[in-house]
Formats: sequence, C-alpha cells, structure tokens
Amino acid sequence: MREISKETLDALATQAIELPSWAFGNAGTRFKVFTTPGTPRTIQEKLADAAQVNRLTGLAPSVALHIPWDLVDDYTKLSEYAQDLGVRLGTINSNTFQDDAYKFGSLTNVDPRIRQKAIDHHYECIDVMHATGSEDLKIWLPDGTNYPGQGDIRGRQDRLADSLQKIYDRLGDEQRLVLEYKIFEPYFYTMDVPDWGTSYAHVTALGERAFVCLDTGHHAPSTNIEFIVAQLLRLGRLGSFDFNSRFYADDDLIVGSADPFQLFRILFEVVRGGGMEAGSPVRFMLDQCHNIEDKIPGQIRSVLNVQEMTARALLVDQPALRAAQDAGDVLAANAVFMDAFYTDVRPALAEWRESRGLPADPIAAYAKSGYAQVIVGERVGGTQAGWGA
Ligand code: LRH
Ligand code: MN
Ligand code: MN
Repeated sequence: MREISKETLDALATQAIELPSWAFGNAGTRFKVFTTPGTPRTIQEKLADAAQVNRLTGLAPSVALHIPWDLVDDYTKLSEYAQDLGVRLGTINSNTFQDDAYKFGSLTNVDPRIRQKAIDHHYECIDVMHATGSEDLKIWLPDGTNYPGQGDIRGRQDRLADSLQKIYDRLGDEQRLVLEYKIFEPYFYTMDVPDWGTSYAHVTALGERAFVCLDTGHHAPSTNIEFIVAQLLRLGRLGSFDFNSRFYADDDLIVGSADPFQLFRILFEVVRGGGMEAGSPVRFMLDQCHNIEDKIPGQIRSVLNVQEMTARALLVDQPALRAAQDAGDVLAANAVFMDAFYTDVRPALAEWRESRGLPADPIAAYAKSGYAQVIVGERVGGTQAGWGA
C-alpha cells in the first residue's frame, strides 16, 4: 500500500471540477424523463443546488451555462448572484441543436444566411462571456448527415473552418474556444466533428487559444481514450474534459461508475502529461444527466469519483514505473500501475477533508443537512427545468 503524500494532497487541493447547469434539471434520456421533487425551475435555483455540491466537497467552484437554456436578461447580475452563493459562472456552451433552421447544418450549412445566424449565436455567447467573466466558449457541433451522398463532406469541412475562424476572431484576449467532438448523434452517417483528429485540425488552424474538448462518452466502444489524452497533452491542445460514464453510447452516467479503471487510466495520463500542474490548459468538467438518481448527491458522487481516481493516479510511483518500463520488465511495470489503482484512498481523503473543514462524508452530510426537504417544500408551482430549459 502506498501512503498519500503531502505533495499528492497539495495537488488534490488545487483540483476544480466544473458542474453543468443542466445536470440539476430533469433530463437523461430520449425516453421517459422522470421528475424529481425539488428540481430547480430557474437558473438561480440550479446555481443554488450547484453551490451545495461545492460547499460540501470544496471541489466544484464553477458552473457551466448552456445558452439559450440558461437565458437571463442580465448576466452581470447572475454572476453576482453566483458569487454570493460561493460559486462562479464558468464555460459558456453554445447550442445549435434545437432550431428548425439547422436541419441541414448550422456552422456548416450551405446557406450563408443560416451560417451567419449560427455565427451570430456564438457572438451572443461571447457577449455573455464578457458579462460573466467566463474564459471558455465550448462548441459542440450537432451538424452532420444521415445518408451517403447527402452532403459534400469536404465542402462542409471548408465551411466549418470558415465559420469557426469568424467566431474565434471575435474572442477577447483572455478567452478560449474549445471544440468538442462526438462520433455520432444526432446524425448517424457523418458528423462534422466526429473525432479528436478533426477537432485538433480545426483548433490548430484557428490559433493558440483554441483547444479540443474530450467528452468521455463520445467515442466508439473500446476506443483507448487515455491514448487520446496523452497525445493531446503532448500536442498542447487538450483544453477540457466533459466527464461522464457510458456502457453503450453517450449515456451521460455518473463518471467513474461504469469503468473506474478507465477513469484512473485517463487521469494517470493527465498527471503524466502535466495536466494537473499550475498553468496547464486542462479544465475538468462534468457533462452528466441524472434521470433516476437524485441530482445533487449524484453530482457530489461524481466529483468525489474524479477526486478519488485523481488521488490514485497521483499515487503511481512514477520513478519505479519508468525504471520497470526502461528495463523491459512488463510485469513489474504493470504491478506498479495496478498497485496505485487498487489502493483505497477513501479513508485518507475523508480524514483530509475534515482537516480542511469539509465533511468527511459529503453525501451523508448532504442527507443530514435537510436541504433536500427545504427545496421540495419551497419549489412548488412554476415549471421544473428540463434538458433544454
Ligand atoms: C452533446 C453534449 C454537449 C452538449 C451537452 C448537453 O452530446 O455532450 O457537450 O453541450 O451534451
Ligand atoms: Mn459533452
Ligand atoms: Mn454528449
């Protein structure tokens, strides 16, 4: 068993995991969306719930917004509201997947007026970022085709490059563009940004402040995600993670629930590639939906899963690993790696949390806090937020 060193705890103390505002609404599947009593009706209520996660874990100081799901008149005021709750507004996610105009594409559309409409939407997102002080504009592009021959694959890439450049050029000096990829869905033959290579090609063409976003649910089954992490870190273009778990497709389940070992392997490459170091461009975010489980404890469980696997990744004895690798000692190298993975860090982390004035068991503390009962009592009337509002 390896001890958790002071350096490991210091590294963990700097970890921040952004929460998605949409995780607090009723969402999770294209089939039955089960409602939960106490679900937020407004972005302010979503922020209040997110603040509970941060208060109990110390791990989630910011909340990502989706525009227009989280539309308000005054984002400066919303930002102040968040600050009063002890959190801040983070990544602004654009949305071109709910508008009739985008049936045949948004930033890739053959019609220049529709492309301009999509570009203008991103300009509005950048305005929001100026008001909120957000650093990242995240673009997940829903564009694609369903049938061979339906669209000109090459032409769509050319139009995409042109649209992205117009958006990138509008960013402030401190702002970044993060381009998320996804293998399929909503289209099933081609997606215009289906993989990390396509995202990488576009972001490198744009400039230094453009990065790739890796959503862990957006790959073909059995893709070696940690390899992609290592490569993007090596190239200096890994901008952010959307963490979640999947068994089949884009399942958006609690991160680390389906395959904790994969999360460990990913976080090991993050550590190995300097992604935990000060000044690293890598940001952690959750992108999850909670359909059958309670949302606030679901988010608490998620950030703790990331923290626990990061602790295990930091525990890998890197000099011993390197020595075994260099000596060609396959089994010794694997043993060093597995030793860290099998180390139960939970008791040590619970103690450490208490030493920092946090509850040893944040999920139990949430259950005891009575917050769930308060929001169930208070949030009556109005319309509960769902995926999309
Ligand atoms: C697309 C996606 C993307 C969206 C979010 C709601 O599947 O992962 O990040 O913004 O879901
Ligand atoms: Mn995502
Ligand atoms: Mn997704």
